[in-house]
Amino acid sequence: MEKITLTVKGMTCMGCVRSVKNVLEPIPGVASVEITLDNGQVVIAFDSAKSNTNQFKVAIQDAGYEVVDN
Ligand SMILES: [Cu+2]
Repeated sequence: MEKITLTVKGMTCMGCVRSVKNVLEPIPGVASVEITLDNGQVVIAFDSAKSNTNQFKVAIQDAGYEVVDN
């Protein structure tokens, strides 16, 4: 199991947090998604044999939020 942290811009309320969670959780291999609204940190635990960081970024962007590269 791998863990990555993405910084997401544009989440302003718990509804946004839920939206981002909802697009990430169905991706194959995703075990857990933890989001901190204050700093936009999205921590994803996943099986790297089934999914990858790029998929997460695309899903977040498709939902209307921006992933900050760091
Ligand atoms: Cu919102």
